[in-house]
Amino acid sequence: MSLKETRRTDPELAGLIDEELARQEACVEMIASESIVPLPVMELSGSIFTNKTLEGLPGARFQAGAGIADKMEKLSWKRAKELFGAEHVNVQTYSGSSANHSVFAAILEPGDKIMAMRLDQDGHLTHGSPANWLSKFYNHVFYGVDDSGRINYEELEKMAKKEQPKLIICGASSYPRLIDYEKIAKIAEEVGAYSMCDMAHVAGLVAAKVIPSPIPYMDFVTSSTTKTFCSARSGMVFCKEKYAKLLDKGTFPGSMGSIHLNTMAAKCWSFKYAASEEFHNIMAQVVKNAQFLVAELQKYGFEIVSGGTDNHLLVVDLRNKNVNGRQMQDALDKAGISVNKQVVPFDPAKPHITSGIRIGLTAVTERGIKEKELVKIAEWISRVTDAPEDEEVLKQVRREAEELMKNFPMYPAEYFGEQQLKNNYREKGLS
Ligand code: DSN
Repeated sequence: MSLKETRRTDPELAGLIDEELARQEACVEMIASESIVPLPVMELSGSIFTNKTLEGLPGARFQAGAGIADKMEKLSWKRAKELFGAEHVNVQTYSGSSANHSVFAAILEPGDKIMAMRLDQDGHLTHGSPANWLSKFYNHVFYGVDDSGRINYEELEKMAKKEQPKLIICGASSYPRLIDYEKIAKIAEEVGAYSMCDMAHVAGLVAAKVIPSPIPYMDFVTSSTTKTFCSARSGMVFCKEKYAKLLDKGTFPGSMGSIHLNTMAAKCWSFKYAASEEFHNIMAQVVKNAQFLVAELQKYGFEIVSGGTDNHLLVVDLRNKNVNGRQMQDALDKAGISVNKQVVPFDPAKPHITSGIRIGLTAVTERGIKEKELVKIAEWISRVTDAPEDEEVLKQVRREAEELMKNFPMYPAEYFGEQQLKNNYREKGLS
């Protein structure tokens, strides 16, 4: 992206893009919901399809000039269904949240009961938080994890039988363990509820067949496409064929208007790429890296929620250290390591403080970070934990982190053009 025209017409804004590129390049990016999109995804997200307005499905559009977009949407269906082994897909949703809205619009009436993972044990806002507008229309009941940090399936089953929900949702934003989709789908069937998995965090791992898929078991599977799937800022929904018409209606006109064909094109590319050996190898390394980092952090006495991880993320419980989640997020940020504060199961701290941090391995793994570098990263995290307010320590870790990340560029230098490179930290340094 040369930003040639932006630079000519709006240097102030172009400067901010340069700064953000430099920040991302220099930083050890470990926010579990982030990834680095391959260059075609970036290109396609800003492609000529940005100009086209369309509503409806291929063959039943509300605007003219749809023929080529029809071909692209059908190609996306074919690739997505093959990749995930799904009976039906809708690739129009704007994001993971809008994918969830599509399903709710398809099958729920106001007053219906949804059963989902507790928000403070990291169910998603759109699964029933009182802070989200959806909670005005539906009733919510929540299941959670037990003392071991794993989903309490017994509680889940008892609650489902007692509450008789219309929909049971699984999937969360900081759950480091595999979910027993088959068990949850069976419970839903027993109580006459629909089952839905929001696989946003793990969609890339599922696509690469590194962890089990919810698609054979669940009635509906929703996802964003940014996180481990490493694609556009967008969404997707899968369902069993018997619900195809309901879902498509819940998507349009049920919950959204015109389609973002530009990000659909980017997803279309990713549905092909995610079937490649290259993507599989990255995703396999993501899990290996997460498990390796757990072991390294444990050497420094860090408590890891549930004792480990089966996926791309881990949650550190800081209660045995002299620091809370918010302080750690801020201190690590100053030290060039980007994570987010995180509630831990049964957290006594307030949600804006928290007792933990969440660490994700997708973005650093895409840049080529492996075990050798993770030894250093664990040591930096430990140094920052021991001295979160010592500016000298934070600066020193930042210098070491920037030095390391210079060896793992996000994108080939030539992609950004001369001017942007001149502004880039590779030339100037950030510290
Ligand atoms: N759910 C938020 C997260 O996991 O960071 C945003 O996707």
